Amino acid sequence: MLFHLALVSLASAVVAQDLGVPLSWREFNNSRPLSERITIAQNAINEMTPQLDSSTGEFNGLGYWQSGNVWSVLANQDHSAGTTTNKALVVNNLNLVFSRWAHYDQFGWWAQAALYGYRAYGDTNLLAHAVDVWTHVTGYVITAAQAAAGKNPNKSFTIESTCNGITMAGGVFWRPTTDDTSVNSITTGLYLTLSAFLAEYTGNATYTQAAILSANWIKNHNINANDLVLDTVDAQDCSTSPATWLFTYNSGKYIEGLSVLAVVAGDTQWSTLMINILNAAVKTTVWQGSNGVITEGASPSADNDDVGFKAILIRGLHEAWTRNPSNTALRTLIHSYGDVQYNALLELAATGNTYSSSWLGPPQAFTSWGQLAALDVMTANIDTN
Ligand SMILES: *[C@@H]1O[C@H](CO)[C@@H](O)[C@H](O)[C@H]1NC(C)=O
Ligand SMILES: *[C@@H]1O[C@H](CO)[C@@H](O)[C@H](O)[C@H]1NC(C)=O
Ligand SMILES: CC(=O)N[C@H]1CO[C@H](CO)[C@@H](O)[C@@H]1O
Repeated sequence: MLFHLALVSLASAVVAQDLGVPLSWREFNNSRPLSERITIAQNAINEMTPQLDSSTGEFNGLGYWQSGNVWSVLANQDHSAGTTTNKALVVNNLNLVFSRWAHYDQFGWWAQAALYGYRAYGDTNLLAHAVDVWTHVTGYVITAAQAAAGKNPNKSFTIESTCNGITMAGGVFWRPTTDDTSVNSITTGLYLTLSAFLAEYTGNATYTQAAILSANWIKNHNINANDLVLDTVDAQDCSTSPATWLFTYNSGKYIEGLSVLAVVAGDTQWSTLMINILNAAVKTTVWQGSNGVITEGASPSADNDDVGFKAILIRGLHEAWTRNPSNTALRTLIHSYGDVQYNALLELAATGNTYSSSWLGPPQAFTSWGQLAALDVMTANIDTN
């Protein structure tokens, strides 16, 4: 018995994560009260909404997927603040966009916005949009049978049954084009997250199974030795994106999806994996210095995809915070990292209520992409501060 206990404690000592906050981080606390944090976040949103093109539901100066993320943060703002300030804008514009484009879009960003809208407002039309996109994207998921057969009905080439000896089942093709061979973490992570949320909202086990399959694909194929999520695997020949292709949003979206999956599947393996990746993501030197401030996607003069990535990490951390109320060390780490970004934006990158995409500054005049990148920090801090 004693021997057994000793073995158990040795094993847990080996796998236990040190979730300590690095003391080199810049200003990892913030004393602003809740009401002020809600106001700061809504004020930031109010600088963004004049950029809306009301004929398209998208925003001037942003890519279409970044525009979807503006709607996500507006819904999450109301959800966290307990308000309905943004409700009409969110519901009307998501309905507009889904009426303009059938099952908009194949990568899942707009469906994710619709699910946050459903969470905030209980609007069942938004849930239906998300289910529609989920059904469409499911045609691009490699099922176990398709992996075994080497064939996906929407793809024109033979797919590898396994890569490195492990089934390709659960991977999601990035682009719908019939000859595009890339399966990537963001598309798979989005599908995992959509599936996990749909499982939670509908209680339908089909979504839980889909979430587990895609969570396993990333776990088996696309995590590096430092617990960071990699980008792409080619389903035709198992070649991969360069090891240096490390972006906040790949880890961030996986953190979010696993946080929800752990709850809906009732399986702690997913929270254990999530915590490992989260701890790595907030401490890696790939996208932040020893002061902890994210440097990825700092682009004062022009928008690019990278600018929108870091918001996805912050949102994933917020979901992890929400889903793990009794893990004090994890919550302290998320709170501290969130405050590092919050204080940097407020002190180094702000012009009034607008923010530079360079979170270390200097401040500059409003840009749509700088504002987009900051919105999730402001809204997440309503809770995590
Ligand atoms: C952090 O906490 C210290 C000590 O309470 C306080 O003096 C400081 O103002 C806080 N920092 C911020 C940014 O609120
Ligand atoms: C569960 O969801 C799947 C996928 O959308 C659907 O085909 C199935 O009809 C649903 N089952 C029930 C009982 O609603
Ligand atoms: C967009 C598209 O063509 N999707 C198809 C993918 O394959 C499934 C299964 O054959 C079809 O039902 C979808 O229509």
